[in-house]
Amino acid sequence: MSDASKVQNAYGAEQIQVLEGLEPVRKRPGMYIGTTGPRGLHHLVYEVVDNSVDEALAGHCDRILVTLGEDGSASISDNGRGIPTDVHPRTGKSALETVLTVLHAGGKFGAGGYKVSGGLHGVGVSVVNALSSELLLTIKRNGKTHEMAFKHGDTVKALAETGECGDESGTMVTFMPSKKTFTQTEFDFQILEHRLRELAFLNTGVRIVLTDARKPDPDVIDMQYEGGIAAFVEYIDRTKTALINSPIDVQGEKDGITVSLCLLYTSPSPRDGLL
Ligand code: 0RA
Repeated sequence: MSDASKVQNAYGAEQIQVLEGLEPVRKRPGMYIGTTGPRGLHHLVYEVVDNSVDEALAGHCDRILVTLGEDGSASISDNGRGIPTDVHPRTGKSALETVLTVLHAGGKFGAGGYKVSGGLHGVGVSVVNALSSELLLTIKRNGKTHEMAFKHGDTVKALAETGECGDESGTMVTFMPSKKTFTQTEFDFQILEHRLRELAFLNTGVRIVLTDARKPDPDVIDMQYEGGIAAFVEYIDRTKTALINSPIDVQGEKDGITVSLCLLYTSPSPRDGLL
């Protein structure tokens, strides 16, 4: 056999693997989260938070807690409806398991597009699951607490009822970013604070609390804004001198797409390099 045909044979059918479930995510994480550096690491938190924000946009949740644990985990909990735990007709699995283990299963199974975008392209919580050495889910729904646990995206504890929760409802996702994937697994409080504050401004009225429980005396930042993007613009420009009394606020809608625009004239600050 010539060397050339050896090379060709090396690409035969038996070498082509069918990638199933979350395997492609573990194999090529960059394709799903951009990078395996700090940006990708923080993206995991945003991915989970975005699901809670969607629940808030649907009008079912007004509080999202993000807590960095001493053990290196990140925990995101909301007081939404809780991911449904009953069996999904198309897959024969619980919606919860589908959301966590099927790529692009998303949250709401074919519901219409969301009207407000936080600017991230949601790849889904299943991607977070695939890239976490451990992930624990706690759901409060219909009076019961349910739990399920995963390692690197594989179920290690099947969905089970673990107690009563009265009339409380919500979803909590606690995950440990995998050291097999990420070049660095330590979360940066300031990076998270910056993005979560944007989300708090963009989602009027939703309370977002970021806690750094890695410290003996935890830092807690409690964010809730009523003023929408006008308040956001005022916040961004807080160190500058406004040249008009209040931001110019423009709202419009066409073909089901809503645009909110906000503009504030300010005197330049030394940082802009114009003085
Ligand atoms: C699927 C369906 C419903 C809610 C959710 C998913 C949901 C997902 C996440 C992820 C984080 N927090 C969440 N909260 C809810 C609708 C449930 C219903 O109709 O009761």
